[in-house]
Amino acid sequence: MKLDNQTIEQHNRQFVEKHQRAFSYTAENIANVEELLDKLQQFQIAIPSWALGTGGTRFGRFSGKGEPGTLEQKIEDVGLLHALNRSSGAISLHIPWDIPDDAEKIKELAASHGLGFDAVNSNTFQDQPGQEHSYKFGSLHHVDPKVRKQAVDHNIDVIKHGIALGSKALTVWLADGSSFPGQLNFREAFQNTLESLKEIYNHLPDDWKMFVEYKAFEPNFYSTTIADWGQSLLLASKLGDKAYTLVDLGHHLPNANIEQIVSLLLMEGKLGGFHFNDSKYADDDLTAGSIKPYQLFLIFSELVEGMDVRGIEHATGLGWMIDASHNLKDPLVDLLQSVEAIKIAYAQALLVDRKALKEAQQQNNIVRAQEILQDAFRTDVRPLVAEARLRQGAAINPVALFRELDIRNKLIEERGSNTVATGL
Ligand SMILES: [Mn+2]
Repeated sequence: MKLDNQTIEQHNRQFVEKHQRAFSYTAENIANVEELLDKLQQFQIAIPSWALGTGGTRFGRFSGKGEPGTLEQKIEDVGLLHALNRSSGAISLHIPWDIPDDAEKIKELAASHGLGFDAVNSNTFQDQPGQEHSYKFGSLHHVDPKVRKQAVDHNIDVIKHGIALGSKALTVWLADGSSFPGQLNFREAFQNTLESLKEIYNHLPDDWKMFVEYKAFEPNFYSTTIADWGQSLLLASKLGDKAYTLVDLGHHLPNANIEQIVSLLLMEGKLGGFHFNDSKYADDDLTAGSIKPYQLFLIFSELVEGMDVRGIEHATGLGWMIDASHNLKDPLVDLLQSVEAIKIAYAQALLVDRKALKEAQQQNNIVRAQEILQDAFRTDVRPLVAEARLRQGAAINPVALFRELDIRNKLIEERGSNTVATGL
């Protein structure tokens, strides 16, 4: 299913007058509104191939209908999202769930939807059919060199698939860890991981990045071998200039100050990428901005400040991706909501009066500092985000158009009720 421009224009005509009034009201108080709109238009958030199907829980999976059953259909789904919001211009593939039979054909299909390929993701957290050695006790950190070699070879294979598709980054997330005290020698596990990552790093093309993702818990519950940003930064620093830390919002211990982590990683030039989601308790993988929108804003505020200080291009300097998986909402609607929430937080962060904030900090004027941040956060920037979309030929209200066109039922007609997307 492909949306044409006429359908979108027709939808926009219903909303455009109301939108113009709201936009004029918001825009008149913003000095650099054109610059801000340009930045919003450029900012793209990659969609992971595993978020297009209904996610499971530890206890069950309640499949939706009309899920994309093939890589081609996954690309079509991201194409639909991108047509609706013009902000989801890339797909991030997971290997081996999404190995293309014909990389050139897949590239052409993606290009026909205006999509590129974001980071490729390896998987050594589960065994694949016919695999010689098991990852039950870990992969890159494993005590057995044969298991480590198998996991290294898999990552090298993932890089090759990525090269064929035009990706520029490899994301490594490991489930490696221990669930009981005494199970692991922490130092040896870390050193094995480092040696394995070095071998993978040696196969990275010059213009590629390696993202080392950390997670404090799950599926192992006593220790994880790359548990936090310190351990990831240590590995990335030892590996070299092409290795970076990747921050996934759901991978921290409760109440961690993620905005401070982001700030310091940017200071060190080692923040590579970002996985957006939201959570109440742990790695809940809920819609971005659905639980803690103020935290998302504070994180973006540090991102914008830190990128500006280092002269990093907002849209392209870091890898921006959603990493969430839903078991209740329609995955496509959920992704539209996540992208919208991310762009709202970004727009609010762009509104922060940096000069005034700096002055307030120098004077220890904490009341003023809070006012400045909250002024930006409490500005209704939705008309700005909608205006950016309108200028790009996207829908003023993507979720409304999704509903209006009855897109899910059309996908069910096309694909049937029983298709199941590969993934979690
Ligand atoms: Mn992640």
